[in-house]
Amino acid sequence: MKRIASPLIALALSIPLVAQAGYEPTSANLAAREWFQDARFGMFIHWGVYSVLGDGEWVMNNRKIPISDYEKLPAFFDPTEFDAGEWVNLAKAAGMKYITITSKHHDGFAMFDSKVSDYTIVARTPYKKDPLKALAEECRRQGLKLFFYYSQLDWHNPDYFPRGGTGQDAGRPAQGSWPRYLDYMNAQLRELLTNYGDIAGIWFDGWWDKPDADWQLDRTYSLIHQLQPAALIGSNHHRRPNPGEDFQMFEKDLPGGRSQGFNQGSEIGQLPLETCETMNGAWGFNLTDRRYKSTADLIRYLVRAAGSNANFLLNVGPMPNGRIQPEFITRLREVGAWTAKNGESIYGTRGGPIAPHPWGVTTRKGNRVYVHVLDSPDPSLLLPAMPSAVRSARLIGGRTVDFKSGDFGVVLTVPRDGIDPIDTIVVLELEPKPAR
Ligand code: H79
Repeated sequence: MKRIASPLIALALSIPLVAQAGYEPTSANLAAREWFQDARFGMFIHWGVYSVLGDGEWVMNNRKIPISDYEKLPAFFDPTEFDAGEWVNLAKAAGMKYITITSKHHDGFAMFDSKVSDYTIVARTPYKKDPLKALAEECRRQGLKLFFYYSQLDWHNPDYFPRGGTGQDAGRPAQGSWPRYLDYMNAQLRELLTNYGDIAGIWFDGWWDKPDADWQLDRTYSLIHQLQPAALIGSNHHRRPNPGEDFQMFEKDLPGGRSQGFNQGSEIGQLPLETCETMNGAWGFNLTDRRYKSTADLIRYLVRAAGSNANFLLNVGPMPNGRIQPEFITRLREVGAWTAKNGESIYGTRGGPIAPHPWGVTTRKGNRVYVHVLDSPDPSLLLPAMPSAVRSARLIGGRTVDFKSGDFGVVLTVPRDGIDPIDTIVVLELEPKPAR
C-alpha cells in the first residue's frame, strides 16, 4: 500500500485524511514508547458515579436509565475514603509501573475538574474534589506514570449527535451539533493535558460507537502531541492503529486473540502493545460479580502478555466510598510477591525469541532468554534453536537445569522438584554472537 506523503497530496487526490497523517513521533515520544514497553504491568481503574449502583460502568445503557434519572447519581457519590496514596501504594506493591484511570467514561461524567461543563465530580457531587489531581500528584511522588482513559463516546452530551450504536435510551433531543461535541471533547483533552503535569498518555475508547463519523482525529491527535509530545496515544477501536497513535491495545484478549466478538478482525500493528483484563468480570465496581480470577491465573496472564511482547493492564473498579475491595487487594498483593521475586523475567524484556505456545512463552533481555513453562506435563521440553548457542541454563532461583543443544534445537530437563505450578522459569544465557 502506498503511503500518503503529505496532507496536501491527500487533499489534491481528495483522499480523506487518515487520522494524523504524516505524524512523526518526537524522540521524547519514542523514548516514552521504550519506557512503556519496559514497564510491562499497569493498573487500570474504572471509577465513576456508576460505582454507586454496583452494577458496572455500562449500567446507564444496560438498564436504559434516562439522563434525568442518571443525573441523580452524582449526589450519592461521596468517596470520603478515597486515598490516592493507598491506590498508588497498592499498584506499586503489585509491581505495576503505571496507572490508567477513567477521566470520563461513556456516561459522559467528568471525574475531574472540567471547566467546559458542569457535569463533573467537582460541580455535582458532595465530594467536590478532583481525584485525578490527587492521583497525579501521588503518582509523581511515588514514581508511577499516569494515563487518562477518555471515552469519545458520550451518552450524556446532546451534541453527541447523530447517535451511535449505543446510548439510545438516554432521552436526549433528536438534535445536536457534532462539531460542537468535538470542540467539547478537545477542550476536555486540553484540560487533561494541561492541568495534571506530565501525562503518560491518553487511552481512548468508544470510537467504535460511530465508526463512520468524521471524528477529525487529526485535530485531536495533533492537539495532544502538541501539548505533550511524549504522551502516548492509543485507541481501543479494535482495528489496526491509525497514524498518530503511539501504542495499540487489546481488550480481554492477548494480541491477535479472538475470544471477544469485537476482536474478530483485530490485527497486530507495529506499535508497542498492551492488553487489558478484569479481575472478576466487571470493569466498574460490581457488587455481586464473584467470578474472581485466581492469583495464579493473573500471574500467568501477565507472563503470557510479556511473551506476546505486550503490557498487561489489570483492572480494578473501586467502590463508591473510594476504597478498593478486599478481594482485589489480596490478589494484587499476591501478584506483587511473585513480581518481586520473578520481575527480572518480565520488566525490561521483549517477547520472544520463540513465539508463544500452549506450553508457555519466552521473554528476552540482552543475551538472556527466559523460558516460562506454564503448562507442560513433561519435565523435558524441546525448544526450537535459539538465535545463538546456549551457554548455560538455570532456574530463576539459581539451580542448574540440564540442557542439550543440537540441530534439533534445545532440550531442557527441569528437576522435578524445581517445577513451579504457576510458572517454571528457566534462564538461558546465550553466546553474544550468532552461532553461525
Ligand atoms: O471501559 C471498558 C468497557 O466499558 C469498554 N471498554 C473497556 C475497557 C467497553 N465498551 N464496550 N465493550 C467494552 C464491549 C461491548 C461492545 C459492544 Fe459493540 C458495544 C457490543 C455492541 C456494542 C463494539 C461495538 C462491538 C460491537 C459494536
